[in-house]
Amino acid sequence: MAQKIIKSDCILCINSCGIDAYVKDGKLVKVEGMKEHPISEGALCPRGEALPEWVYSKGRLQHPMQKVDGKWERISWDDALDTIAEKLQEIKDKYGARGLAVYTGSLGTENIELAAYAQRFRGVYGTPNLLSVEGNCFRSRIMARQMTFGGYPIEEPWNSKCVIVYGQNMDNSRITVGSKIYKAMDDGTLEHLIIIDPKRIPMAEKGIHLQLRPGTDTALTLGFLNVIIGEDLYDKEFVEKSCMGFNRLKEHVKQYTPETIEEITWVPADDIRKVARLFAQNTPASLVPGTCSIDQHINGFQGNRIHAIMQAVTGNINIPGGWVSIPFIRLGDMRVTEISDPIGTKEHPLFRRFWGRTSPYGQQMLFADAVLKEEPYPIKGLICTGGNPALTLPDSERIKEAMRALDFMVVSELFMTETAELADIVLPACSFLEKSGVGYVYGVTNCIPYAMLRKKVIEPIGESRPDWKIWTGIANRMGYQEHFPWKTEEEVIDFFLKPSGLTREQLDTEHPEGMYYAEKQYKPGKFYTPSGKIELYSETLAENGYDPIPKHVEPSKSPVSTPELFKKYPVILSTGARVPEYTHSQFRGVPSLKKMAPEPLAEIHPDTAGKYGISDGDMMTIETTKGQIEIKALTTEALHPGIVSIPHGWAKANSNVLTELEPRDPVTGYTEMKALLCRVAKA
Ligand SMILES: Nc1nc2c(c(=O)[nH]1)N[C@H]1C(S)=C(S)[C@@H](COP(=O)(O)OP(=O)(O)OC[C@H]3O[C@@H](n4cnc5c(=O)[nH]c(N)nc54)[C@H](O)[C@@H]3O)O[C@H]1N2
Ligand SMILES: Nc1nc2c(c(=O)[nH]1)N[C@H]1C(S)=C(S)[C@@H](COP(=O)(O)OP(=O)(O)OC[C@H]3O[C@@H](n4cnc5c(=O)[nH]c(N)nc54)[C@H](O)[C@@H]3O)O[C@H]1N2
Ligand code: SF4
Ligand SMILES: [Mo]
Repeated sequence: MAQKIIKSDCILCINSCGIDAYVKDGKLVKVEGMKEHPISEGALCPRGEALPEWVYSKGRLQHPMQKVDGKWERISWDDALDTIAEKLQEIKDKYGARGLAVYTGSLGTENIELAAYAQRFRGVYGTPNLLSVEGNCFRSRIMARQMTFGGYPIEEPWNSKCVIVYGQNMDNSRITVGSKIYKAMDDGTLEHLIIIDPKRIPMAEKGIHLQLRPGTDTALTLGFLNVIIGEDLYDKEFVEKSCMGFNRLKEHVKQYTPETIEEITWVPADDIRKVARLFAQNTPASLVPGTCSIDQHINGFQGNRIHAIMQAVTGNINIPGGWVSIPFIRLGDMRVTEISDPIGTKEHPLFRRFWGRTSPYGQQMLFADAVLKEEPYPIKGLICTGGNPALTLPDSERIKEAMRALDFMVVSELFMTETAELADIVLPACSFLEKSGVGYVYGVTNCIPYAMLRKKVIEPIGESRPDWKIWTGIANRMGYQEHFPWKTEEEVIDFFLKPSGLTREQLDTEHPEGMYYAEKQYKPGKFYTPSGKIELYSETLAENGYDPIPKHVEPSKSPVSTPELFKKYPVILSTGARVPEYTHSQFRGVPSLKKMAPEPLAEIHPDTAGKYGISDGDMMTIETTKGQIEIKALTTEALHPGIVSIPHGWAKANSNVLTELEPRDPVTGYTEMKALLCRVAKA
């Protein structure tokens, strides 16, 4: 049979690259980057290239399994779904619907359908407790921008003259935007690039590098604003017309002189002045914050907010190369009813709702307490889909303890992950290559209003099923057919596409490469905040007891906030810097990737390593107040001395043995994963 090329998109990280999938005799033989795709423009990372290896991995789950006396036994789909329906009903009868939690991992963010089915199921079942990676990633930025602008404008740095990147190593984590930045520098559009990162990442070679102390980004930006406002470099006309609270901001930032900020951040005062002036004097300009490296701090929400404020006072809103509000695609709505408030609402009310806008999620950091301490009430069941929280949530040991204590746990997965191992029933899900769906996340993460049909490339492996079918199977057995009426994949896609104005036929045959669903417009626009203006000062935050204008807050453990502890744990620890070979805990079983990156490596400056008798390639221990791991040292002069940086997602040398579950950011409840304290030694 001849070879076919099927156009689709990869959802194994937020980049959502377009792919050309080569299929021969029903088998995926090769994947290439799709040149006509406006997001990735033909780029593909090593994981994308390894998709054929990944999809046919030896470890793929082939059929449903049930744990009997601690051992896995193969069961039929009917038996699995019957048992699940029965157990879920038992939980509901005994503890009420809220006794069940539904968790969607990163695949639920990248793959809208997956989170959408989970949302519908929880609605019909009646539990408020939908939990997601958004409890520690990305929603902080959405909230901060919404609270400032009343909407969610997004950066498009490839059209900017000046760009400041905060804590994002795009060569590893965001190739789609990274390659556009390099191109804009080459063609002269982008004249000034500033990288703010404790590590001299490759992109820093192209511009100015500010090597700050982890956890002090908000202070640094307050320092920029001190200069921009103090030297009258802000956009007066824009501020007057569109912003409220400027005078209070002006007073507030006076205290953050470059000299004060140098002491907090390690960044020289003259560099702070220089970068502030460059940003204000080179319009259009854009701040580009890291995806989670800014969020996962005690002050993460305020860090996201101060970026919005700096973007606004320099007038870089809704102009090409600034932050731009784009129309989001409207897709079929999976909500079914108003649902009561999930765990975490009392502690972090704005994370759940403000101005009548409600987020679907509870705060996952409180899940273990609900299970183990029955606070605020018992959670006894868990459905986990598209994530591996036993490894990726902070304080893995406590998360696993909570999972073991559940009455019943189901995991839908491609592989027997650390999380799946703890389940009572594991359901084999098929990968995105084995089912069709709607590719759409480009707008939200890439500022490009584009959509395509994510086409089925091969038949499902073994007995694996697409997620929609798995949810429908459980729902139908519980009497929820009315809300899960779909019989085929086509019906599901039609449901999603209906409000969008696009049709399946259009995306399938006319535009298999995808199409723009709307035009990007650079209009001054309306700001849907209570004041109708951009809120530099937020009454909403003030009313809820938070800082209406961001201030510098030290990490909960740091040389400054806990000097005594710092004597015992004298090295700053950052976790989770991305590597090109892996997404979170995935792909560890793919031979070609394993060959490229066989083991986790702790990056550390040679002087810092030397101080503790550690040489490059030595096994070393890293210990926090929470736990200890052993990991191989990779010495590098690129990282600022006094810091150690480790990856996440590894079962051996699991970084989440070292992290804490305590919600730290008062607004969002996010925990700290980037600026911790540890001690290191030769193992
Ligand atoms: N210490 C530390 N921990 C971190 C971070 C950090 O920086 N430091 N980062 C955090 C962040 S930002 C995030 S987003 C989380 C991510 O955490 P997770 O979402 O738990 O990460 P993954 O390992 O990507 O898990 C996705 C799982 O979905 C499965 N899967 C793939 N495709 C499908 C499908 O189509 N259907 C189903 N049902 N399953 C599928 C994969 O096999 C995989 O096991 O990790 C967080 N954890
Ligand atoms: N290859 C790959 N790509 C991914 C993922 C993946 O797992 N693998 N995951 C996706 C997901 S869900 C997410 S959330 C994103 C994460 O993406 P980002 O949060 O943008 O993280 P990275 O690009 O890894 O960049 C982290 C950088 O931040 C620096 N850093 C550490 N602490 C601080 C700090 O306090 N301040 C500043 N300014 N810098 C700091 C580190 O030195 C490192 O260079 O990546 C996405 N893309
Ligand atoms: S960067 Fe790699 S894993 Fe992420 S979407 Fe693109 S090809 Fe897939
Ligand atoms: Mo993330």
